[in-house]
Amino acid sequence: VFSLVMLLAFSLAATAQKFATTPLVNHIYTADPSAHVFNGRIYIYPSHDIESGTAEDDEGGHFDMKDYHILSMDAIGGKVTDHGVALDIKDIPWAGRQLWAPDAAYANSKYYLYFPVKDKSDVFRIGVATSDKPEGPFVAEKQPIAGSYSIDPAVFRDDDGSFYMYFGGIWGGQLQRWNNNKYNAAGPLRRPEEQAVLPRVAKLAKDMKSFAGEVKEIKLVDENGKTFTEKQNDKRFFEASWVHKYNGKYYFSYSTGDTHNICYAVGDSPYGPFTYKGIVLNPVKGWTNHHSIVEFKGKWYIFYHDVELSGKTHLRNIKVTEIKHNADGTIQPVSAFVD
Ligand code: FUB
Repeated sequence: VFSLVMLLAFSLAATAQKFATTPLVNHIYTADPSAHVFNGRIYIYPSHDIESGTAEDDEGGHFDMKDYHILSMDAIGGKVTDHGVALDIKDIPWAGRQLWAPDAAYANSKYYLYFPVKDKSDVFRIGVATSDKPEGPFVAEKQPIAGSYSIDPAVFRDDDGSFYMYFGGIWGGQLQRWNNNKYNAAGPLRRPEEQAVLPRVAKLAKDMKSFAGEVKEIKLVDENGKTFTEKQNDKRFFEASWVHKYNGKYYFSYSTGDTHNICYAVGDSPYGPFTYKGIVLNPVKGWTNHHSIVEFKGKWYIFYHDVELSGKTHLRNIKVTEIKHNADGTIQPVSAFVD
């Protein structure tokens, strides 16, 4: 009997926990939720998906978003407040099109909203806007962050008060066009046997509006210290960087894009290297998978999206569920499902 119980316990621990959750809001479409706790309240900085009429293409042209709404709630499962338009693309002087996944940070008694958008020559850059309140409205700087490129900024505050921005995304996110921080519009997708494109990190300067140093590649490696090749597309980086710290270790999580996993890798420094550990969130309904991980009142949560409300890949809805770290620091994977 004892071994049967042990077998059952083991197989439960090894299998991803399945759960059903409901969209956090259903009056607008939302995606790419970056969650933070400010002043004891949960603030979510999501993309605001719309039906813009732009045709679907391989570069994600159908993700043609034009503003951001910030959401907040005082408890998981509590009422969600939509604070209205926090930043509109028409108020970003350098912006061309496609406001993609944002993030936010608090420093210098101000709130900073970081956002990727294509500039007027159709190259993704990362911008910053400021506000006195976490929910905005935010005022954008006149230029993108110098030296920034590609998409999906995620800003992590370390315990010593330093901030780091993680970013990048391949395919429509254009990261494959950047080598040694130089742009090549014809930069090809890597061949299957080549080393996969690596995510990027830059330390933020004290002004929170510029990089303090060079943009660096982040080494994402397997248990033997080897970087992944492009054909290892169930593990290699695609987009949606996020970093959280747990028991002194840095957890870098990300989406594998075309294989739709949210994976994580662990390291001892905010610059990596990060060693691959496994999947946090299995594929959801819809093509994209993008998340954030945050601690609130002693529990850890993953915010993510799927397409339960619309059934369309560019009209997503955000959700949240709890995740658990094991005693050895690994994370119990979760599997969302929609009936
Ligand atoms: O929302 C547009 C893009 O879709 C994001 O930047 C990616 O991470 C993917 O979720």
